[in-house]
Amino acid sequence: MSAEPGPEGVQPDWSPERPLGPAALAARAAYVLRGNDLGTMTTAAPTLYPHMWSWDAAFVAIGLAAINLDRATLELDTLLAAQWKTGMLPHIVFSPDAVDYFPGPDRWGCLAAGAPAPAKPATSGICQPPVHAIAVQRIVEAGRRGGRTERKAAEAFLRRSWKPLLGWHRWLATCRDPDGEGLITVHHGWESGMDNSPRWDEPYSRVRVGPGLPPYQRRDVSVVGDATQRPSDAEYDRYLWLVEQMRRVGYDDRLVRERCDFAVQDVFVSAIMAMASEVLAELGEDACMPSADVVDLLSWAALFRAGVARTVDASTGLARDFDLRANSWLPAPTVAGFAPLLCGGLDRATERRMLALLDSPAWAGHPRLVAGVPPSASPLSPDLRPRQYWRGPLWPVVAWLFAWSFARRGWAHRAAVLREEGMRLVAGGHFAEYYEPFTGEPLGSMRQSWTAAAVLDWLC
Ligand code: 9WN
Repeated sequence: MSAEPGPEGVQPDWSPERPLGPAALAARAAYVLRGNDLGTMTTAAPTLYPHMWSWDAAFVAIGLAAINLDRATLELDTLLAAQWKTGMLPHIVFSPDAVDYFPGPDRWGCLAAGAPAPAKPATSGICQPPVHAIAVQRIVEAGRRGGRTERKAAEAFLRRSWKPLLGWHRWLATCRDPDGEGLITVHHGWESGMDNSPRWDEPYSRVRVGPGLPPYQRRDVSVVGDATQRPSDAEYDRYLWLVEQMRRVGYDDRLVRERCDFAVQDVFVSAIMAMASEVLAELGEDACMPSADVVDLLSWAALFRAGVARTVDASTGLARDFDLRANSWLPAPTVAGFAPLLCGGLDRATERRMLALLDSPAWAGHPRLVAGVPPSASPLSPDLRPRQYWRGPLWPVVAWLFAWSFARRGWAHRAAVLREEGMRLVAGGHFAEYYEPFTGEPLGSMRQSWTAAAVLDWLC
């Protein structure tokens, strides 16, 4: 499918630009977030993703915390207000005012299917990685740096968001890891946040699109203007088929677990669960929240850290996902293989080996990369697709996540290098969704909120 470059499509005459200075870059980043602000939610990108996405909202709040604490808390309040009765935070919160997106509220059909979703706002029926506690921590830290009023506002926010956040983590720990294996199961590539990553090729190859898939028209390719940057139509059929399967069982957690064609223990989401649970426990302890809650969070942090560590493949040195439907490991080498570096838990020798691998020419140390950040797939992989989404491009927000967790783990130098390299990607002021790894060409959406937010956090 070919289409005219949309408003967010990359310009055909793109060439590397002169880097902007930090003040100009921060001002532009703030301007992007302001432009994407719908009032109580920020679109993930103005045209390609014109609603609120769950993990994007957390990163947006991280960026906003640096410049406007009230707006940062409002962003998360909006997301938390869309929480399902089960505790799940939905991956999309639809704005009634936004322009079209597919699949929109009707296609998800959550309420009509009897899902335990709120009456309002409309949401999707799946979740995304639980990075939200990191945003809460950033808000609390920003509050402490501010005056008395800001500190009180941040503390009040922590108190009112405590129960919903705890409910969210509890839902993940119970519904998505019912046997306590320390690994979160995802039932859709979208739940991983890395939609078309090579991680999911095998499990998707086993998804057979049924005859009852209602017809649909994609919108993403016409917005981006270059279909090769996006997943294929065949991939989209499978994405939509999984939505259909879940809709048909009313998004019931148990039935989804039993019947959905896609069930994979996701090592990256599990690592995020481990570190976010620990962050939340620390915040709760500081704020004298119920000790039973803190104990639960600490136990999840330990459980998932251990679960992630157990997935490491001694032959490749990388962590792996596990396909519950095929009962097999998924060895595709992607950035998710470095998940244990986010949450810790490896023995010293394995961790050193993994860090060396990350620095090697097979990954962030590849001599032709425009920036030394973890690429979504290995630059040496024969399947590398340097312009396609999660199959090779560099993602500033992923660099931010690694930099943040490395700083937390006490690796200050590594964190500083990642920040510097991540900034190299965005220096032209495009705030693209992702970047071509060898040329630095900005790809996907050009006004991606979480990219602007990461830059604001780095600069302010
Ligand atoms: C589907 C919003 C989201 C991100 C995901 C990214 C992409 C959506 C899409 O955009 O996914 O959820 O339509 O491609 O893969 O990580 O949250 O930025």
